[in-house]
Formats: sequence, structure tokens, C-alpha cells
Amino acid sequence: MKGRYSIDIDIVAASPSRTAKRRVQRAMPDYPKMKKPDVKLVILGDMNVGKTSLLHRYTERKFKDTISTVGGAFYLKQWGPYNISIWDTAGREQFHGLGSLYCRGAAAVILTYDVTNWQSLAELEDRFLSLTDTANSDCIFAIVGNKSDLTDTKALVMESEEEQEANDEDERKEGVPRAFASPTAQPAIRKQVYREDAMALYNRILRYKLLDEKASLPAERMCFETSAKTGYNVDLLFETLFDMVLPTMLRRKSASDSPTVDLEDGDGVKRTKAGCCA
Ligand SMILES: Nc1nc2c(ncn2[C@@H]2O[C@H](COP(=O)(O)OP(=O)(O)O)[C@@H](O)[C@H]2O)c(=O)[nH]1
Ligand SMILES: [Mg+2]
Repeated sequence: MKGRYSIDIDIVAASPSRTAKRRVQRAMPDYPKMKKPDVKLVILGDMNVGKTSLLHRYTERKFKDTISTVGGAFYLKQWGPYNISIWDTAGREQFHGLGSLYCRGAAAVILTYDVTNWQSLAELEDRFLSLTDTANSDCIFAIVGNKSDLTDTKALVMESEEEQEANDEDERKEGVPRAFASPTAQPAIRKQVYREDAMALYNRILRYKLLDEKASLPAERMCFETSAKTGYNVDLLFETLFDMVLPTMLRRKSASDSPTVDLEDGDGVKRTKAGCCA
């Protein structure tokens, strides 16, 4: 039956003398076929810096003041012919901590802090960086200062007309004007973390990872300031990273298409068919 799954169940009768077998065919509901991700991106950072809001803004084009992280911990984005999985923490950074599995095999890590909170940048280095040891050896790092609508006038303007309209719609429903939507509104809070601080952290990460600064992507390209609230730089962040992980995906694809398996795997270690280090 097209579009439906069916399962065959063998029923064995209770009496041992007469083992009757009956075939029962059960119709199962339609399930969409799960797409296999080609690459993994993860979002890391302290509780409340706006990780879930960034993902929500990118995927839903919306911002909500209260948004539950619990639930949607994994988002699949089709990018050209590829499927990119983006992992959110599902609130575990707050309650249970994040295990080493979270970053395993990641091609890119988005280290997120809040521009109004110096401690949130410090936490990236103190608590979160070590979790990235299980990411791919060629993993790309982006450092993202979110909530810049609170500190920078340029981040106050809604990113696109489409987002402005969605915001106006929300305003109408809530009956409360949102100050941030106006281009003349003033930022509310003093900035505690500047982009230079994030760039200095980026360069320390390269040293921690024993990567050559000159051969790596430069800090200016990998440090972003965003606002999940207005959409400022959010598309730029995700789509820059998607483009950057394309070579990883292509290498993976050609490795899996290849009849002999001796290409570099995610660890950057050459392996022969037998799985020994070459
Ligand atoms: N002003 C402002 N608030 C934000 C922004 N992003 C998130 N928030 C707020 O910060 C709080 C925490 O956001 P959330 O996405 O749950 O953070 P997470 O714990 O890192 O996932 C929520 O109250 C959000 O409404 C932003 O860009 N600007
Ligand atoms: Mg969250």
C-alpha cells in the first residue's frame, strides 16, 4: 500500500499441540521519512544568553520573550542538497550539564554569550570550551555576542520587512508597542563585552586547539554580534557557517561514495580498510 507502512506479525497459539500461525497485517500511520543529517552544528553557551531564541529567530522568523528550550533540541535545515542538523541544549546547560556527546562529530560550534554580561563570555572559556574536544578536528568556531539590541542602535532596527511585519502583527495581538522596533529608539543597557574581547577569545581558542592562527579563519570573520529579538545578523551568522561547512560535507560525501575507504575521517586520521592508522 503506497504511503503506508505495514507490519507482519506471527501469532503463536497458546496450545503447544496446535501451533497455528496467522498473518496479521496492520496499517500503520504515515510517518515522514527521517532525513539523515550530513553535518552537525551545535550552539553552546550559558543559560539565558539567547541560544534558543537565535535558533527560533532563524527557523521561525520570530522572537518570543519566553520560550521553552525543553522539547525542540534538534533542528534540521535543508541547505542546497544537504541536510544540516543544528543542536540546541534543551536546557541541559542549566540543570544537568552537557555531556561529551553533545559536541561529538560537530563541524561547527557556535559559542554564544550575552553582550550585556561579561561573565557569559568568561563562562565560554571556563565551562564550555572543553566540551568541544569531541568535535571534529577541523571544526569551525564562531563566537556570537547576542542581545546587541540592548546596547547598539544599529541592532535595534528589524532585520527585514518580513520580520517587521511579523513584529507589527505581534504588537497588534498583544496591544503593547515594542520599543525596540523603532529605528529612533535608544539602546537600554551598557555594553559589557566588546567585539574585540570576543576576537581575543577566538584567538585563544585557536591556541587551545593548537591551530595555526595564520592558516585558520580570521577572528574578524568568526565573531558576530546578533540580536535574536530584531533578527540583526542572525541570517548572516547561520548562513556564513552553512557555507563554511560545505567542504566538510563534500569530503564526507565523496568519502562515503568512494569504493575504498582510506580517506580522512572526522578525526583527521588516515585509516585503511582494516581500520588501522596508516
Ligand atoms: N533583548 C533581547 N533579549 C533576548 C535576546 N535573545 C534572547 N533574549 C531573552 O533572553 C532570555 C533567554 O533566552 P533563551 O533563548 O531562552 O536563552 P538560552 O537559555 O540561551 O536558550 C529570554 O527572556 C529571551 O527573551 C535578544 O537578542 N535580545
Ligand atoms: Mg535554551
